[in-house]
Amino acid sequence: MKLRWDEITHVTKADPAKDLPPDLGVLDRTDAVMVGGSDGVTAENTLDTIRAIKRRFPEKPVLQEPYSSSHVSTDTMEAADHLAVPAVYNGDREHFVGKHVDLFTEVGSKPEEVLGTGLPVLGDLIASKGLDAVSRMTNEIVGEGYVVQNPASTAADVTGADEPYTGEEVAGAALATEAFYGFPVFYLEYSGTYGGPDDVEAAATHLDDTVLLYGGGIDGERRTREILDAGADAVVVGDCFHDDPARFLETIPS
Ligand code: 1GP
Repeated sequence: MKLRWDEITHVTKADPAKDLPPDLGVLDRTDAVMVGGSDGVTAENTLDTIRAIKRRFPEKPVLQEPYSSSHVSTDTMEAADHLAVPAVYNGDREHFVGKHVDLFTEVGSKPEEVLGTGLPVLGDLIASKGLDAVSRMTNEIVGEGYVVQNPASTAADVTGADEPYTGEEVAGAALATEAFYGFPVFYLEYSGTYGGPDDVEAAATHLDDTVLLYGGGIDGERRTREILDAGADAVVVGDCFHDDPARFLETIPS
């Protein structure tokens, strides 16, 4: 499934470690779902979440967003449409380079080199499906240039993002995403708190082809509108989806 970012203004972030709302019908008008969290995530609970969403909405794009390759299994790869992989600019080295090289070391290894090495999960995929699996994996990966702007969040804790970027640095990270790293997505992550439009405006100045996602504290139409008007392509809504489904519906642009 090819992602049509030009048709996506609202993304729901479903945390596999949390309960889903009793009625998944609230997802009807969201444009895509990301499945991932920062605490208590496993390949098993990720798979359950992806499958529950796909059962109800087979045509809705679902991206798995892991923070460790241990969350990715042959089954999650089969169930999700894409693998969104964050590269955190203001985090520690593991979350910009280390984990990604580990991931692609697995993806790029020949089956006979992977078998029996104890490398988890992805080796099995390649061993069972051959080198087609490598090209499939690489086609389905969506790299995300990430800035974590709420140092009190679990996301910041996990990724070592202790220092939020200044507006100038946010603009620089956006420019680097588009002009240097070439990730298709730049993600401003305020997880759990509302960051307002300033960083969005700073980032949007430098982005033509790169999709600008904003997540954090979106709890109604006013904030969705403010962030989209500031230049984001889409808002990402997490907490509200799990905590207050009625309010969540109000975050979806009409
Ligand atoms: C978290 O960006 C998302 O990864 C959404 O943030 O949970 O604050 O909505 P909230």
